[in-house]
Amino acid sequence: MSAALSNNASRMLAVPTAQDIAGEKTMLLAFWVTGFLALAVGIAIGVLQSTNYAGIDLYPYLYPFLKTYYQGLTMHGVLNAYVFTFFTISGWLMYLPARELKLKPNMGLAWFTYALMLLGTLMAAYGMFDNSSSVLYTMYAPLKGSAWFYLGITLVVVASILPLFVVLDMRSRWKKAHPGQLTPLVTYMSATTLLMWLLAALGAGTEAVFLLDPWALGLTHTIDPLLARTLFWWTGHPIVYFWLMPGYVSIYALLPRQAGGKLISDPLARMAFLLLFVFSLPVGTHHQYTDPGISPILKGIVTALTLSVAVPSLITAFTIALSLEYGGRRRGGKGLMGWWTALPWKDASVAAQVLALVSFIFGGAGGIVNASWQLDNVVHNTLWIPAHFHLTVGTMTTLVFMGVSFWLLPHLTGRKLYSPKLALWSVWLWFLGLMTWGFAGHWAGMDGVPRRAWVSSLPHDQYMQLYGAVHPALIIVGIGGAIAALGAILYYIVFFGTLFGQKNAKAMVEIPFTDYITSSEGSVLARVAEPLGLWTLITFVITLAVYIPVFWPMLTHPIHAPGFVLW
Ligand code: HAS
Ligand code: CU
Repeated sequence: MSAALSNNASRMLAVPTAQDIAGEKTMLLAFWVTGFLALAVGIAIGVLQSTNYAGIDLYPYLYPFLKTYYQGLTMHGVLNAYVFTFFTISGWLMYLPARELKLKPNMGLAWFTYALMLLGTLMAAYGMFDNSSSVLYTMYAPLKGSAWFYLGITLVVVASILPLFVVLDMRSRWKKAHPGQLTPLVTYMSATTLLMWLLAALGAGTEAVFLLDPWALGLTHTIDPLLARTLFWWTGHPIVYFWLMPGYVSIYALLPRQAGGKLISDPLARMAFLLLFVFSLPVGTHHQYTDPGISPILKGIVTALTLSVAVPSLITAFTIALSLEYGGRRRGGKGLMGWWTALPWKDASVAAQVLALVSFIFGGAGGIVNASWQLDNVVHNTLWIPAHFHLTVGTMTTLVFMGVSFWLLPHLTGRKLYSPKLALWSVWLWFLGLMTWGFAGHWAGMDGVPRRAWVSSLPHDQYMQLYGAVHPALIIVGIGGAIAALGAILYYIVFFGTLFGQKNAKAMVEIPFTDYITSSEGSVLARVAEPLGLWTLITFVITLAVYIPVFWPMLTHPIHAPGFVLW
């Protein structure tokens, strides 16, 4: 009995050996390299998307590799928004808590996650490359893709849930060994993000398993487009926080130290994560303000709820600005804005993350416009929306991860960062390129240029007749895309240069976990935020309260539409 107990205790507290840590690093490296390879392909196709708007049709040059703009658009969206993010985030959220808690993660499950995600990605990639599934990254039925595509995406989504169990297992082992203590911050943030994603994935998971997969396999012959869309957006809104929150982990828990300071408040960081968890789930129908079949009263309620989801990001803006100011002043910054110039701008990792935050001021402001039902009617389905998400997921999420990679790759491989100067150039070009794109895309969108339109395939006079008035904005969209692509080329030189560069004992930098000015010791807020099981239940109940009235009319008046293949 006592032998069993002590065995159990030693498993709970097993401090990982150097060999264990090396194994964890290999695992994270596999996730990140795969994710960034997908991003490279996605970015290359992105150039074709932005030149399309400038009126230059490059697609014919890529025939038969890429047959249409819509095939390119599907691949661009899936590779960047799902494959890149899911791989990098899954590895990141398992590795950081393991190192913070100094516990061994369940490596079998971690590698299984990787294998399943890779299998799903390859299946979906096959469905996209053979041009059977140009259904756009939102998978809008009744556009009909192949079973390879839908089953592949299903596996990717299932795999993305598994890291939650790796993290919860470590958290419960740690809590058993430290009774009464609060979960350390990074683990708290990781667990909240993954619990949020568990509830979020229920929508797309249900859509895939019960609607899309049987339909694509020929087991059912029609589909309900409204039900499918609504299930998609159940997931499709909170997924944006699944992209944002892992970036916030770095912004809150690592960046303040990298910038020479400390995080202002640990309890406030927990509260921001908890609010993101609770508020992001019930608001998916704000992507459906223009859809029929959803009651206007519910659209009004969702508008109010969506505006509240901006609150945790506003808390973040002030908390992080103050933390950065503290860092800048410690580095000698004086006067009103001297702290800003005193930040370590030459450090590409810091520059990337601070620039990402700057871009997010504009991305977030655009989101608040979208959130309002009335204003969304002006911008919905125009180029404004891609402009919004290139400043959020395209800049905030991606640029933070690029910045993280500048210390993470040396940390994982023991190799020096290849050309810190080039890294800094890549960051600035990515930022300037996408800010330019974002500015011009918002402008063109307000003038009514539609999103997802192969405008460059029109004869030139027809293109000019339709879009001539906004041609300057559309040319700037093309230029912004080209600048960002140049940044990406430099980024990948640094990325591969580091992966295949010199080994150097000093390169193995430690994870820059930050200190806090106000810790969570004795904080009522932190105690209230701690019971994550209870908060998951509360969030689920609120989500159902909003969604049951949304689904009820759809379930009682189903639509049966045949599938279409329009390309
Ligand atoms: Fe969004 C559409 C509403 C945030 C991504 N969004 C999209 C789509 C994507 C996306 C991909 O309500 C398109 C989907 C499609 O294909 O159809 N979004 C919001 C709101 C927020 C928001 C209210 N979105 C995001 C984030 C994304 C993302 C984050 C990805 C990561 N979005 C919408 C709506 C639609 C939509 C509607 C549907 C529109 C339609 O018609 O289809 C909020 O979360 C935003 C809150 C953010 C802030 C900014 C805080 C600022 C910070 C930086 C501080 C700077 C510092 C630096 C500290 C309030 C944290 C110091 C600097 C100094 C100068 C001192
Ligand atoms: Cu949304």
